[in-house]
Formats: sequence, C-alpha cells, structure tokens
Amino acid sequence: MDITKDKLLEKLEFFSNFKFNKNYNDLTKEEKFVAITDSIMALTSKDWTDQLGKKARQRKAYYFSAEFLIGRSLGNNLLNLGIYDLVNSILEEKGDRIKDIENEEEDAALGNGGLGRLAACFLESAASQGFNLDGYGIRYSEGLFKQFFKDGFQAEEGDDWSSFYNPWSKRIVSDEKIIKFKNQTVKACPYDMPIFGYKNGQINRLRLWQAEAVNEFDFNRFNNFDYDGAVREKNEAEDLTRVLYPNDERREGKLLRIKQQYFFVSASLQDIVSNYKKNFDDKEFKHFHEYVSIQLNDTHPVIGIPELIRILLDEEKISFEDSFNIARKIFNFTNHTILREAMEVWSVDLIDETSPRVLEIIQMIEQRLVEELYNKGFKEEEINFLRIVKDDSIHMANLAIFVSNKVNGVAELHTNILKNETLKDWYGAYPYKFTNKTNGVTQRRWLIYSNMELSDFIDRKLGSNEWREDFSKIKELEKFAEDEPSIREFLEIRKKKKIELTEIIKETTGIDVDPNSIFDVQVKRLHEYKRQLLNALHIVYLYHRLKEDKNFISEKRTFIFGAKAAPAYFRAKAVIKFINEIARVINNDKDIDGKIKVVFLENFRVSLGEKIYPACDFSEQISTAGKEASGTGNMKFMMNGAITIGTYDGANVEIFEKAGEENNIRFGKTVEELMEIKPNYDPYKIYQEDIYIKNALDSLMSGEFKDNESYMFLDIYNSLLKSEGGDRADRYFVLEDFESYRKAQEKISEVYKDEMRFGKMCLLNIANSAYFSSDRTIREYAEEIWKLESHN
Ligand code: GP0
Repeated sequence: MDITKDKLLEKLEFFSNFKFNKNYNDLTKEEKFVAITDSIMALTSKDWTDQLGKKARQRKAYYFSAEFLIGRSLGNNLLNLGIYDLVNSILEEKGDRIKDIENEEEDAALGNGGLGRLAACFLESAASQGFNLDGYGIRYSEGLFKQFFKDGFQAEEGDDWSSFYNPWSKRIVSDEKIIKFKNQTVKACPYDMPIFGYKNGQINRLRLWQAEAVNEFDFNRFNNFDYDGAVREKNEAEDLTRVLYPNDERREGKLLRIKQQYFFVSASLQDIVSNYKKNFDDKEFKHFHEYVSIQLNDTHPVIGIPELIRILLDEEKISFEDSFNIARKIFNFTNHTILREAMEVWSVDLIDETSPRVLEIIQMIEQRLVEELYNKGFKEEEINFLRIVKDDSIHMANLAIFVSNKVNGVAELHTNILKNETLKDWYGAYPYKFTNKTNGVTQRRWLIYSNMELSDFIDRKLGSNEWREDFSKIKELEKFAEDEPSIREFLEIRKKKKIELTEIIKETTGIDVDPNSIFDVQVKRLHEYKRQLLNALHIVYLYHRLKEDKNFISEKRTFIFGAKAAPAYFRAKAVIKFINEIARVINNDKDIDGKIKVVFLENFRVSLGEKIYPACDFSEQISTAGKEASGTGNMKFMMNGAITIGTYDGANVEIFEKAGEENNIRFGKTVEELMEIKPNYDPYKIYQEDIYIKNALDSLMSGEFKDNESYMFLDIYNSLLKSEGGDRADRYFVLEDFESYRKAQEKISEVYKDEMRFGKMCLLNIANSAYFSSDRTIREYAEEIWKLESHN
C-alpha cells in the first residue's frame, strides 16, 4: 500500500466532485470527513480485494459477537495505515485541523461496554499481528442510546449513527443470505468494514449483517389502499436489526433478542460454509475444521452451535455424529461474567418460535451430553445439574461448554472462580477445556492515538518507536523512573492532557475545574456491582468533613464520572441522579472554597474515553471483589499512567502484580474474606457505629440532596440497609468496604503531594503495562485456541 500525497489530493478532489458537486475547498467539515474517508477506502480497496482472494484458502478464525463497540474509525485507520501525519499536513495546508474533521465522525456504538469494546480491540490487534481473524456481527441501525441529563436524571434518545453516511462499510449484495424463522423469512445483507493492521498491510474484515425484507413492497396491497400492509413485511424484517439491546450484564428474555442472535449466526455460518464449498472440494467436510475456528463472545452467539449442525446435517447431508464432532472442533466459548442474572436462559417456547429445527437439534445434543456424562460415571443428580434443557428452558452456557473445544475466562481471578465455583462441575467433567485469557486493550487506539504527546515522549526516551509495534519494549521506560528531568517532562504532558479535558468539561457542562487539582475518574457502565455509589458516598463524606473544616484536605480534588445506565435499571438511574445532585450542591457551595468539584459527563462513549483516559491521575476500579470479571478500562488508564485505586478484583489483581502494589492503591476485602463475612453481614451495624457513614447515608433522606419525589434516593437507602425480596441488604458490600476506601482515598492526597513520587508511580504503571496489550491476549488465543499462524 503506497498512499502518497499526490494520490490523496487527487482522490480528495475526485470525491468532492463526485459526491457533492463541489471543489474540496468548498466542502463543509462533515463533507470533508466523507471525502477523506472515501479517499482512504478507494486507495486501499485494491489491496483489500487482493487479500480477500489470497486468504480465501487460508485457515481463519471468526469472532462471533453481538457487539462491536468500534467508536470512530478515521484517526485510528490513518494511524494504522501510517498516513496520519501526511493527512494532517495536507489538511493544515488547506487551513483545517485534523481533530476538527475527526470530530465530525459519529461513533459506531454497536456495543454496550467492555464486552463490545474488547471485540473491537481484538480485531485490531489480530490484524496488526498478521492473524486471520474476521469479525461477524449485527449492523444495528440504532446504536447504543445517547444519554443526556434532564434535571439530573438520565434521559435517552436514539442513536441514528449511520443515517448521514457511513463511509467505512461496503454493502455486498451478492453475498446476501436467507434466514428462515418459524414464522418469518428475511434477507441478511452484509456490510463489510476493513480492519487495518498497524503498518503491516494486513486488512481483515468485519462483516455486519442487516436484516431486510425478501419482498420490500406489496404492490397489490398498495393498489387496494392498504398502505401499511404494503410495507409491513419490510418493517417487520428491518425491526430485527433496528436496535442494540442496551442491557449490560442483565438479560431480557425477549423473542426479538433471540431472533437477532439466530439471525446473525445463521447468516455468518451460511457464509462460512458456502465459502468453504466454493474454495475446497470436500463434500464430506472432512477438512472443514482445518480451516475454521469460531470464538463465541459470551452466550449471545451460542445458538450458532445447533445452527451449524443443522446446516451440515440438513443441507450438506452429513451425519449427526460427524456434524456434532465438527462443531466440537470448531467452537470455543468465552465467558465474561459470573453474575447470575447474566447467564442466558431461553424458554423452549422461544427457541421453538425462532426455529423448531434448531430446538430439535439442541435436544439431540442434550441426548449426547447425558450419554457422555453417564459413561464418565456421573450420577443422575450430577447429570441433571449440567443439562442443557432444564425446566423447559435452554441453558446457553451449558450448551456452549459442552460442545466447545475451549472455554475461557477473561482474567486469572475470574477463570479461577469459574473453575472452582460457578462452573466447578463442568470443570470436574472437562478440565482440559478450561483456560484463562486475560483481556487486553489495543495500545494503538488507547495510547498512541489518544495520547500522541505521551507517545512522542516515549519515542524520545527510548530513542526509537519500536515499542509501538512491539509493546513489550515499553518496559524500558523504567530506566527513567528516577530521572528528575524526565519525570518533569512527563508531568508537563499529563498537565497538558488535563487542560484539554478541562476545556471539554467547560464546554459540555459549564463547570470550571482546576487542572492542577487531582483528577479522580470513574468511567464505565453504571451497575451496582461497579459501586459508583461507594465513590459517591465517599464524596458526600468528604464534603461533610470540609463543611466542618475547610482544610480537611490539602489537595484540591476533581471527581469525574461517566456512565450510562440501562434504561430499565431503576437503581442505576437513581445513582446517576444522586451523583448529579451531589455535583450540583457541592459545585455551588462557596463554603468549601472549591476544594472539591464533581463532574458527571454526559454520554460516555469511546470517543469521549479517548479524551478522558490520558487526563486521569487516579483510576477508580472499585467493584465488589469477585464481581468484575476483568475490567478493561483499568488497562486503558494504566497505559496512560494513571494510578489504580482498586479492589482485588478482575484484572486489577494482575495490574497490582505487574506494576507493584507500591505503585497503586489497593483496598477492600478479598473474595475469600467476603465469602466469610457474607452469612452474618450486617450493614446496619456499620451504619450505626460510624457517624460519618451514617451522615453520608442520611443525606439521601434528609433533603440535603433532592430526588424530585422520584423515590429514587429512598430506593438507594433501602438497598443498603434493608433486605428485600430475598436479597441481602447491601448486596455489594458498600458499607463493608467504606472504611478501607476512605483510607485509600487519603492515600491519594499523600501520594499526589509529592510530585516526584507521583510521577514515578505513574511512569512505572506505563512501563509495566505491556501485558495488558490485546496484542498479547490475541497471541495467546491464536496460539492456544485458534491455532493460527501470523502472516506478518
Ligand atoms: C460482561 F457479561 N461484560 C458481560 C456483559 O454483558 N457486558 C460486559 O461488558 C464485561 C465485563 O464486565 C468486564 O469485566 C470485562 O472486562 C468485559 O466484559 C470484557 O471481557 C468489563 O469490565
């Protein structure tokens, strides 16, 4: 790929004329964004086409995921193609700033949070390392809702992300597939996006399916004045891929959702099978597994297992036995959570309503499971516990584990909990299937692209930019941990990124924050187990102390939040309102001399994250131990030098281990300790015995913070102190960990005060972040699960 300035200029002018009947210089910023992206697509399309042809007969892995949280693509694609600086200089010559053009791009928010963003990082890392990993998913016409605040309450609106123009994908009509449900037949139309590897010429593919009607328009109905009826089939088909379900880690048993899942895996498997037939002469599919490996991202695509068997059995006339054995070699399954409410269970009715034949095949698989366990010497109750079909429901995780070749958790602690608790009977039956793959994030987007200043600093210090490709070299930064001038330079860069964020805060919220204050940040989905409430109650505590004594803390603090709550998750929305109220009261209280400020940024998303991670001093990773499977935000912060204030949970454990506990702040009870406390846990006692905790909680009820009669604060208060409907009070041990968190927070001021010490700690976090690159994660998947070779 050789993209030169001349070629770019030529294409820019061409697309300006072709698309808009204008010269480039007369385009609006939005049109310029389109002309630039079209030019990139045009200049890379020959290579892409060539590679598709070349790879058709190579082994590939496919990442099946209902979510790909891509965010923006322009900046990252330019970076990976090695032309960011070139395009930057062309735009400068034309009087534009590249960042302004980048800001024109809508985020492709086709995912909820960590799980979807992980999928996007994985595709990028695989391409960058020359692995044939393609993605398959859904092209939702509405991405994750946009969030805004109305009187401090979360409100949502649709995210019509692709209506203007979506330049990164190509609709490939000739690869359409037909999907048959029990009572409906639709077309699946593929939209292909290129995934550019970092300066290696590799282009992989993300194929997202959109549902369309087989017959868009019924002429006769229209002619008989039945206008709605004329387009009914079209609307019903398009409804299938209209929305991304905004539930994160809580699931809804909705017919539409299981139909979405079946829709995209059926289309993807048909695609894989038909390509195989096109490229290989193997009617019996004897070598299929030598070319195909599929990773199931959580249980969402698990219905693909019986669907593949259906295709092989019914359409390719392979025996059930052989089809089943092929499936067993091809599929692998990743679990992302141990939360009960997140394990997908579908009623038999719903599966039947989706595809009766798939239901039959699930029952055949179930038969195999029972036989196999019986032959292993399992007793009846033991077998019953592991059944796929139980009480008229299909347990998707059981189906996945039984058939998959490998099953993995996403951090060491998480995988151990799977083996020893959540899935211990499965582990007993099939120990060799279980493996850990600690998550990672791509340093290209989250460090090199998001924090160019810091990246240039690293180049200068290491005297080379090799670390950008081989991230293990980042370790060499350690040499500068004691070097005062380097630390000063480093702190200056951090300051610059903080000032930039300050400007965004001012623009979007009107709040003035001091860039010299400590930036303490918690950005992630809002969920009780993530414990934004612990953070909030601590802020209230600090505020109460400051009211008594303005000098209670020496360093100014800015608490920054970003979080979307699932629209139906009342308590999560209550916490948003609570934090917004805290912000309103504290930011306007003259008594405390601006010692603390609280900022809740609206609509947290990938493109906002890119501006937040580099500007953070302390990264809040405060989930209840055992609940956050891995966390990936923690890694994005670490790579940018933030210090983690965190519990012993998920990948935090590994962060502490790699970067040293002395360079981070650990607090809170461990999983084991909580298990011991659990039977006799009494949060009410803690509340009564600690006046500050009591005051903080009482602020929910006293009118100090107001919830506009929504009863939201009562709900929060009750959740901490009263057991309700079988749930313990304070299920997530907020009060239990409060004291320890308070001490950890004190340590923040202490650490920050000593600039050199603080800078050194930050630098050591970056230097030890190599393990958290998704390049490392993907290498492990490629070698141990997918058996792929690098084409780099
Ligand atoms: C897990 F089950 N995760 C789910 C889900 O529905 N959505 C989701 O984002 C997350 C985990 O909570 C995680 O710990 C993990 O790192 C991520 O999946 C990727 O494995 C997020 O912090």
